[in-house]
Formats: sequence, structure tokens, C-alpha cells
Amino acid sequence: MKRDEAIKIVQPALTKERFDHTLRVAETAVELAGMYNVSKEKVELAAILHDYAKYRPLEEMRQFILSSELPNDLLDYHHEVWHGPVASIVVGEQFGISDPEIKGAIRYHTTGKANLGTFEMVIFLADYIEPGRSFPGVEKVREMAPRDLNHACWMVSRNTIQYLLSKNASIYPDSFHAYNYFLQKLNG
Ligand code: DGI
Ligand code: FE
Ligand code: FE
Repeated sequence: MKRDEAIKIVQPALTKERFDHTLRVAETAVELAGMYNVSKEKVELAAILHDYAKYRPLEEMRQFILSSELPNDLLDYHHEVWHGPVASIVVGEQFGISDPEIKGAIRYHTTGKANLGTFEMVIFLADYIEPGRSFPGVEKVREMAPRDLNHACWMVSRNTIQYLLSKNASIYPDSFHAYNYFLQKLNG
């Protein structure tokens, strides 16, 4: 699947704001790809598709998770953690995308997970630092991004978990696994 084809399909599934975010994630991911030696073309495609399922009706996503190989424990957590896993399967079924890095990057872009690969980390980080984001502390993550991919991803996990704790929100286990994994690599 080519970039322009993906854009044509994704755009009508998203709001204007979400589509603009998607294009900024793609640009940011391509920049990071140059720094960390991953395929720019592939990373751009993953970025364009990463939020494809964001506005699927919740009931549809729930049924989708129940009838797919995705873990049903997703349903015990906030629906924000569903759209990545759902999109990772949809792009396989709908567009025949089978590349494990593209599917993994889409699947884990919200939470991360242990043993996240470089390609997936680029999307995880780009989604957080794209220029439209104004999270508290995002500037420090942007400074770290070109210096140390793992350290920057650890900051993303830490900031997200801190934010969720401050809201008394539930936290999907993969988010903790990502945090611990990046920390072990930092200290390793
Ligand atoms: O889809 P985006 O808005 O571009 O960004 P995203 O997919 O990274 O995150 C969407 C939301 O999900 C964001 O508000 C933070 C939230 N989130 C991230 N990890 C977890 C989470 N929510 C819960 N409940 N649990 C998590 O582990
Ligand atoms: Fe998302
Ligand atoms: Fe996003």
C-alpha cells in the first residue's frame, strides 16, 4: 500500500483535527526514521494508519476485539486503549498489510509494551512529540528524541502513567511493561 492511497482511505475516517495530527505524526516519524535507521517509507505508512480506528463506534470495537485474536482484557480498560489494537488487525484484513513492524507499531502506539522494537518506538515517540502536542513536559521529550530514542520513549511512558495516575485512571498493563522495559535498557 502506498502513502497516497493510505491517506485517501484514512482521511474520511477521521476528523479534520485528527487527520492533521496524523500528517504531523508521519512527518515527525520520518525525521526520526532518518536518525534511527529505519525505513522512512514504511514508518510513514504506519504513521498514516496509526489512528485509523480512533472513531469506530465503541460497540463495534468491542465486538471486534471479542471475535479477533486480540486479548479480551483490553475490554476491562478505557476504550482509548482499543483503537490501536483494532486498527492493527483492520489494516491486515482491509488492505492486506502483513508487515509485523507496521502492525506492531499501530497496535502498541498508545501503550507501548515490553521489548518494543526500534520501528515501533519511532511511532510511539512521534505520536507523543508531533508539533501539535502540548502535553506538560513534551518539550523535554522533544529535546531527548534526537539524542536517545530509548530514553525519550521512557519519558513518554513515565509522563503518560503520571498523567493517568493524576486522573485516577486505570492503566493497561502493557503501559507499565513499556515503562519498565525502557528503564531497564536505560540502566542496562
Ligand atoms: O490517539 P491519540 O490521541 O493520538 O494518542 P494515543 O493513542 O497515544 O492515546 C490516547 C489516549 O489514551 C491518551 O489520552 C492517553 C490514553 N492512554 C494511554 N495509555 C493508557 C491510556 N488510557 C488508559 N486508560 N490506560 C492506559 O494504559
Ligand atoms: Fe492513538
Ligand atoms: Fe495519534
